[in-house]
Amino acid sequence: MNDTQDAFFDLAVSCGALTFGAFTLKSGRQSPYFFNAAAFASGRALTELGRLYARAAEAAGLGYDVIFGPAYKGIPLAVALASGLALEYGRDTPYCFNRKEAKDHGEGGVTVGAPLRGRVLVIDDVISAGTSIAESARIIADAGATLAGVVIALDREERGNGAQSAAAEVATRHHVPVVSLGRLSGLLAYLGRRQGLGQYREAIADYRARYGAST
Ligand code: OMP
Repeated sequence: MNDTQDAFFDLAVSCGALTFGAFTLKSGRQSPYFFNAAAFASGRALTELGRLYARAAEAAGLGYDVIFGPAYKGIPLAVALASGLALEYGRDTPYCFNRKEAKDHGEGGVTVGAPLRGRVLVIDDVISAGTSIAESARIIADAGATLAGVVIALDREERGNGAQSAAAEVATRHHVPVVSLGRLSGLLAYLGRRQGLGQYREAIADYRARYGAST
């Protein structure tokens, strides 16, 4: 797991997906770091990310029939995971994603790709407060399918509605595993080990003291 986590952080830093500074989050919180999954914007970066997602999903032993990537950022992630599973494990897994606006002509519908049915693995970029995952869970329930698990790149390990992390709340609410490539506690340790990155630790540790989950 630590190998995967360090490989993920190395890739994210080298692609500019993990950046340090001052950022306002969806929740309104002011964060000293930000994870932007859209920065894995080349064939090599996305292929490598897909392999890491595939290894994490495999290591967790998740059982699912189809991968769902919520629009927009989840779309290339779903493709990358499906490719990663084929490249790493020779497994051919269907994937789909939603449209932001339902289409009423042509093939119609709110999702594109494989049918959204059976046990669904949601792939997403990051969980902060957990609102994005709730939206995916709604789309899956509306389709009559079952949420089987969630795989994300970064778990920011921030408090949800209670003292638990938002990711733990998602797991409890939906009775599904939530698997991540990297998490905030791992990021703090990683920053201390990498030349030139230790300077960002203090601000991130302060942020964790303020907004981090206690469990
Ligand atoms: P929650 O919906 O609060 O869990 O936040 C997840 C979403 O916040 C992501 O899908 C992004 O839209 C955005 N986000 C990031 O992309 N990277 C971050 O590091 C933090 C956030 C965020 O706004 O919390």
